[in-house]
Amino acid sequence: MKNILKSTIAILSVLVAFTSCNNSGKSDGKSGALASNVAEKVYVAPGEHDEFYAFISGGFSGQLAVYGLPSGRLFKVIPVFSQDAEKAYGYNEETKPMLNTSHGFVPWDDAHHPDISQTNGQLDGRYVFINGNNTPRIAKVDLTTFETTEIIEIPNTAGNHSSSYVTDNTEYVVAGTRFAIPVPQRDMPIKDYKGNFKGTLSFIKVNPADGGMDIKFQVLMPGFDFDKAHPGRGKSHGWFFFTTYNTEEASTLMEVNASQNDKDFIAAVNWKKIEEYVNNGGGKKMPANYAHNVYDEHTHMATSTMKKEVLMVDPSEVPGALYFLPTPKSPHGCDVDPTGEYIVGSGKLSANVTVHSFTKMLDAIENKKFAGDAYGIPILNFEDVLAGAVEQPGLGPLHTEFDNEGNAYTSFFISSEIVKWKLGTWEVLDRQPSYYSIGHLMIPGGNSQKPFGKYVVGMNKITKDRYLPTGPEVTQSAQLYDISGDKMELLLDFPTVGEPHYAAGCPADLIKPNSKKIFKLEENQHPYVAKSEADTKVVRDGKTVHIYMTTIRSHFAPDNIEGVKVGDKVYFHVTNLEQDYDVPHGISMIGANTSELLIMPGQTESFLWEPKQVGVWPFYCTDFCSALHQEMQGYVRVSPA
Ligand code: CUK
Ligand code: CUA
Repeated sequence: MKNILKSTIAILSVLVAFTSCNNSGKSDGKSGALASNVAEKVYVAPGEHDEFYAFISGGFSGQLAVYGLPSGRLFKVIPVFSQDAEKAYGYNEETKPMLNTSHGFVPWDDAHHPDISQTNGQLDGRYVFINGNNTPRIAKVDLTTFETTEIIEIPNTAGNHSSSYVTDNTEYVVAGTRFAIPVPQRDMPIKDYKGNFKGTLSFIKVNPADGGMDIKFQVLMPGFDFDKAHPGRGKSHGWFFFTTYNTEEASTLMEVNASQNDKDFIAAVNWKKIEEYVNNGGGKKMPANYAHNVYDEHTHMATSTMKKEVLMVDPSEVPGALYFLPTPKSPHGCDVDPTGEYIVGSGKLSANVTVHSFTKMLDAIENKKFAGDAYGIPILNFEDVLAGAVEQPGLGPLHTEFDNEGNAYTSFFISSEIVKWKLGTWEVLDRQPSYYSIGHLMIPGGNSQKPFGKYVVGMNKITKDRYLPTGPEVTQSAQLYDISGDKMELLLDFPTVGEPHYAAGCPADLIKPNSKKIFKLEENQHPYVAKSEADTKVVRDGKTVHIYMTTIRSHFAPDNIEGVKVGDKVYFHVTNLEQDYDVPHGISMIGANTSELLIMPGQTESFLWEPKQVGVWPFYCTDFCSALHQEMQGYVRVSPA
């Protein structure tokens, strides 16, 4: 979002001033009259379950939060790119390697776009993929455990923004660069950007059996900024579409430099063609350093591997691999409708929403009707590929989602509203205000071939007067609208964790039956597991001490430990022997420079304690687990070195 703000604020300052005044004009904090049955529509009675899961990214919090729809209740914050002391993610020895990169341990990122895995163009509820923008990474969350189980760093890229979207059968998760950079990285003058800086699009192969990720190839692009992306669906399966801005290739995006071109491009990439080229030995291996981190459910440990090279494809050497579709005014969103025919490009500085036709694009390609080329890549004629445009729908169009009845829903940041319009006739059917300044919006399945068009969630950039004030920072917020009727109806505001950047929604029935209840103790292959109290022990190896510990209601074993010295490195390896659903135990150690552990039934977790002071120091269980929770405690005696 910040990129949008930067490049638009100056130009649209007049409009912004107009709308912010419009927004803040509501002094009573109410959204106007709501129908009296609205509460019923979001009410999920105590003990009842929601109909949908919503996975809403946390933006700069680096996390992914799980909500229920229609209630808007928060169920879990899944740590992905940021350390989380509550769950010990990034603190315990098992998950620290997940945050490893070629730049070292990077315990934060900017999480933008979650996307749920698909089979035959429909949600399958197996995984959520999500991008880290800052230190370019793609993560995978396993929806049986709701845990981050894989993170792959993306080399030759910066500001991993047009990511992370899956193809119809999750053949690929695709990531695109935001910033053009020297590829490979080197010391060079910034003013020599044009022609020298490059973008890359990364195609990450997903193993259908276990979801394992691997960068199959990267496509070397001109030095444009790539903003958003969407895979082709159905008839356009095999293609991928990316919006670009800064096709001027300016090294500074002060508006005088950046929005000279009346039209930037949507890049249409025929990935099937490139895949074929690569499978026949095409592409060049180039050196690249990037981390690939995998969490193993049986050892309960992550390992980080550094990769050394990547396969780079120059698309100008692959005929038919890449075309540019001129699209007005710095297109931001790039969305393909469920039939795969329409490619919606929202020029964020444009007064209308441009829609391209996939069929017309193929015709123009077949008839070789080109307007020219850029770095050897054919540019199509705007008029030849245009399906239509939604005229004057609002100000500052960003993103579009679809229902299952041929309607599109576009968010308008500046005029702060959602506009519903008809695919094919381009007529505006309805508009509802957002409170305030909506970025993305989400319909469960709304970027698949089979949307569940019952609700749309708007994710807002500004909250202002909608909640009780909490100092200078107001909660970030999403809004739920009922879209089952002709007119959209605002049902609910709900607070979110971090910036609610984008979301993926899924019917609960696709996920719930596969949710894991416990880890089987007999399958635990952690190298420091103790599967019974008889296996517990304290092992010294030089100045390192390993404590093999177990926990079960309501004690630790061992609970009194002696023989530790100041200056030792003491590892607590704690196995939770419970085999009942929802009985985790915790452990914390006085003075430990780490987080607590929160250990699920059948799991082993470890933390490091480096005692600095002589004494007898207590530890205790941090999760209220039984009537004798308060009795779950122990001591470590620390003697002089
Ligand atoms: S981008 Cu900011 S609202 Cu990161 Cu998905 Cu369009
Ligand atoms: Cu175990 Cu509290």
